Amino acid sequence: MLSDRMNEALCQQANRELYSSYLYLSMSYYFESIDMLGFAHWMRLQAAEELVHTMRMLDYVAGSGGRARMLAVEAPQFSWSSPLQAFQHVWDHERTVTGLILALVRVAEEEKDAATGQFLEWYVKEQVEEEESSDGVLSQVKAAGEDRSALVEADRKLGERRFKFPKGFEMFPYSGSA
Ligand code: OFO
Repeated sequence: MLSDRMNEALCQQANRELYSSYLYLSMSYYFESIDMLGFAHWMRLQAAEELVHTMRMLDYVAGSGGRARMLAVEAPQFSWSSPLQAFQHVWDHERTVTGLILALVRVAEEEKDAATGQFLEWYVKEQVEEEESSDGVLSQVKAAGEDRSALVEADRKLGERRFKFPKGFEMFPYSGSA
Protein backbone atom coordinates (compact mmCIF):
# COMPACT_ATOMS: atom_id res chain seq x y z
CA MET A 1 0.00 0.00 0.00
CA LEU A 2 1.39 3.40 -0.97
CA SER A 3 1.60 6.20 1.56
CA ASP A 4 -0.29 9.38 0.61
CA ARG A 5 3.02 11.17 0.14
CA MET A 6 4.37 8.45 -2.15
CA ASN A 7 1.10 8.34 -4.09
CA GLU A 8 1.23 12.11 -4.63
CA ALA A 9 4.93 12.14 -5.57
CA LEU A 10 4.36 9.42 -8.19
CA CYS A 11 1.37 11.29 -9.66
CA GLN A 12 3.47 14.47 -9.83
CA GLN A 13 6.22 12.61 -11.65
CA ALA A 14 3.69 11.00 -14.02
CA ASN A 15 2.60 14.55 -14.83
CA ARG A 16 6.22 15.47 -15.69
CA GLU A 17 6.47 12.39 -17.89
CA LEU A 18 3.32 13.46 -19.70
CA TYR A 19 4.75 16.96 -20.06
CA SER A 20 7.85 15.35 -21.61
CA SER A 21 5.60 13.60 -24.10
CA TYR A 22 3.86 16.88 -24.90
CA LEU A 23 7.19 18.68 -25.27
CA TYR A 24 8.56 16.10 -27.69
CA LEU A 25 5.34 16.08 -29.68
CA SER A 26 5.66 19.86 -29.94
CA MET A 27 9.23 19.42 -31.19
CA SER A 28 8.04 16.79 -33.67
CA TYR A 29 5.62 19.28 -35.25
CA TYR A 30 8.31 21.97 -35.21
CA PHE A 31 10.56 19.64 -37.23
CA GLU A 32 7.71 18.80 -39.56
CA SER A 33 7.21 22.53 -40.14
CA ILE A 34 10.84 22.89 -41.28
CA ASP A 35 10.73 19.69 -43.40
CA MET A 36 13.09 17.64 -41.26
CA LEU A 37 10.95 14.53 -41.17
CA GLY A 38 13.58 12.16 -39.72
CA PHE A 39 13.95 14.44 -36.70
CA ALA A 40 10.15 14.75 -36.54
CA HIS A 41 9.88 10.95 -36.53
CA TRP A 42 12.51 10.62 -33.77
CA MET A 43 10.66 13.14 -31.61
CA ARG A 44 7.32 11.46 -32.19
CA LEU A 45 8.76 8.17 -30.98
CA GLN A 46 10.25 10.00 -28.03
CA ALA A 47 6.78 11.41 -27.27
CA ALA A 48 5.27 7.90 -27.46
CA GLU A 49 7.94 6.58 -25.08
CA GLU A 50 7.18 9.32 -22.58
CA LEU A 51 3.48 8.51 -22.76
CA VAL A 52 4.35 4.91 -21.93
CA HIS A 53 6.48 6.15 -19.01
CA THR A 54 3.44 8.09 -17.79
CA MET A 55 1.05 5.17 -18.02
CA ARG A 56 3.52 2.72 -16.56
CA MET A 57 3.89 4.93 -13.49
CA LEU A 58 0.15 5.47 -13.07
CA ASP A 59 -0.49 1.74 -13.59
CA TYR A 60 1.92 1.13 -10.73
CA VAL A 61 0.06 3.59 -8.49
CA ALA A 62 -3.31 2.01 -9.30
CA GLY A 63 -1.93 -1.51 -8.92
CA SER A 64 -0.36 -0.74 -5.54
CA GLY A 65 -3.54 0.24 -3.75
CA GLY A 66 -3.13 3.92 -4.60
CA ARG A 67 -5.19 6.27 -6.72
CA ALA A 68 -3.90 7.61 -10.04
CA ARG A 69 -4.65 11.32 -10.17
CA MET A 70 -4.35 13.46 -13.30
CA LEU A 71 -2.83 16.92 -12.95
CA ALA A 72 -2.86 19.85 -15.37
CA VAL A 73 -0.19 19.62 -18.04
CA GLU A 74 1.84 22.74 -18.75
CA ALA A 75 1.93 23.97 -22.35
CA PRO A 76 5.34 23.25 -23.87
CA GLN A 77 7.50 25.55 -25.96
CA PHE A 78 6.17 25.87 -29.50
CA SER A 79 9.14 26.81 -31.62
CA TRP A 80 12.95 26.63 -31.65
CA SER A 81 15.50 28.70 -33.52
CA SER A 82 17.32 25.69 -35.01
CA PRO A 83 17.58 21.89 -34.79
CA LEU A 84 20.59 22.41 -32.56
CA GLN A 85 18.59 24.51 -30.10
CA ALA A 86 15.82 21.88 -30.02
CA PHE A 87 18.23 19.00 -29.37
CA GLN A 88 20.05 21.04 -26.74
CA HIS A 89 16.65 21.49 -25.11
CA VAL A 90 16.09 17.69 -25.16
CA TRP A 91 19.43 17.10 -23.48
CA ASP A 92 18.79 19.74 -20.78
CA HIS A 93 15.28 18.41 -20.24
CA GLU A 94 16.44 14.81 -19.81
CA ARG A 95 19.01 15.88 -17.23
CA THR A 96 16.27 17.72 -15.32
CA VAL A 97 14.08 14.60 -15.43
CA THR A 98 16.95 12.49 -14.10
CA GLY A 99 17.11 14.83 -11.10
CA LEU A 100 13.36 14.43 -10.55
CA ILE A 101 13.57 10.63 -10.69
CA LEU A 102 16.43 10.62 -8.19
CA ALA A 103 14.38 12.87 -5.88
CA LEU A 104 11.51 10.38 -6.17
CA VAL A 105 13.86 7.54 -5.21
CA ARG A 106 14.74 9.55 -2.09
CA VAL A 107 11.04 9.92 -1.23
CA ALA A 108 10.67 6.11 -1.52
CA GLU A 109 13.62 5.68 0.84
CA GLU A 110 12.19 8.17 3.33
CA GLU A 111 8.83 6.43 3.18
CA LYS A 112 10.61 3.08 3.69
CA ASP A 113 8.86 1.87 0.56
CA ALA A 114 11.18 -0.78 -0.85
CA ALA A 115 8.70 -1.93 -3.51
CA THR A 116 8.47 1.56 -5.02
CA GLY A 117 12.24 1.92 -4.76
CA GLN A 118 12.56 -1.25 -6.81
CA PHE A 119 9.92 -0.10 -9.30
CA LEU A 120 11.83 3.16 -9.81
CA GLU A 121 15.06 1.36 -10.69
CA TRP A 122 13.68 0.92 -14.21
CA TYR A 123 13.28 4.71 -14.53
CA VAL A 124 16.79 5.34 -13.22
CA LYS A 125 18.15 3.00 -15.91
CA GLU A 126 15.90 4.53 -18.54
CA GLN A 127 17.23 8.00 -17.73
CA VAL A 128 20.81 6.80 -18.17
CA GLU A 129 19.84 5.53 -21.63
CA GLU A 130 17.90 8.67 -22.52
CA GLU A 131 20.75 10.94 -21.47
CA GLU A 132 23.11 8.85 -23.58
CA SER A 133 20.89 8.84 -26.65
CA SER A 134 20.05 12.56 -26.46
CA ASP A 135 23.74 13.33 -25.96
CA GLY A 136 24.54 11.21 -29.04
CA VAL A 137 21.99 13.02 -31.19
CA LEU A 138 23.11 16.42 -29.90
CA SER A 139 26.71 15.58 -30.82
CA GLN A 140 25.64 14.59 -34.36
CA VAL A 141 23.71 17.82 -34.84
CA LYS A 142 26.58 19.87 -33.37
CA ALA A 143 29.07 18.14 -35.65
CA ALA A 144 26.89 18.92 -38.68
CA GLY A 145 27.01 22.62 -37.77
CA GLU A 146 26.13 24.76 -40.75
CA ASP A 147 26.77 21.91 -43.20
CA ARG A 148 23.33 21.30 -44.72
CA SER A 149 24.17 17.90 -46.23
CA ALA A 150 25.49 16.61 -42.86
CA LEU A 151 22.26 17.78 -41.24
CA VAL A 152 20.20 16.03 -43.91
CA GLU A 153 22.19 12.85 -43.28
CA ALA A 154 21.58 13.10 -39.50
CA ASP A 155 17.89 13.65 -40.25
CA ARG A 156 17.83 10.52 -42.42
CA LYS A 157 19.56 8.42 -39.75
CA LEU A 158 17.21 9.51 -36.99
CA GLY A 159 14.29 8.58 -39.22
CA GLU A 160 15.35 4.93 -38.84
CA ARG A 161 14.50 4.79 -35.14
CA ARG A 162 11.93 2.10 -34.22
CA PHE A 163 9.51 1.95 -31.32
CA LYS A 164 9.57 -0.82 -28.71
CA PHE A 165 7.28 -1.22 -25.72
CA PRO A 166 9.13 -1.91 -22.48
CA LYS A 167 9.10 -5.55 -21.38
CA GLY A 168 5.98 -6.40 -19.39
CA PHE A 169 4.14 -3.16 -20.22
CA GLU A 170 0.55 -3.60 -21.37
CA MET A 171 -0.78 -0.71 -23.44
CA PHE A 172 -4.33 -2.07 -23.22
CA PRO A 173 -4.50 -4.03 -19.96
CA TYR A 174 -8.30 -4.08 -19.80
CA SER A 175 -8.92 -5.38 -23.32
CA GLY A 176 -11.03 -8.51 -23.32
CA SER A 177 -11.72 -8.26 -19.59
CA ALA A 178 -15.17 -6.64 -19.76
FE1 OFO B 1 10.56 9.55 -19.13
O1 OFO B 1 12.25 9.41 -19.78
FE2 OFO B 1 12.78 10.97 -20.56
O2 OFO B 1 12.08 12.23 -19.63
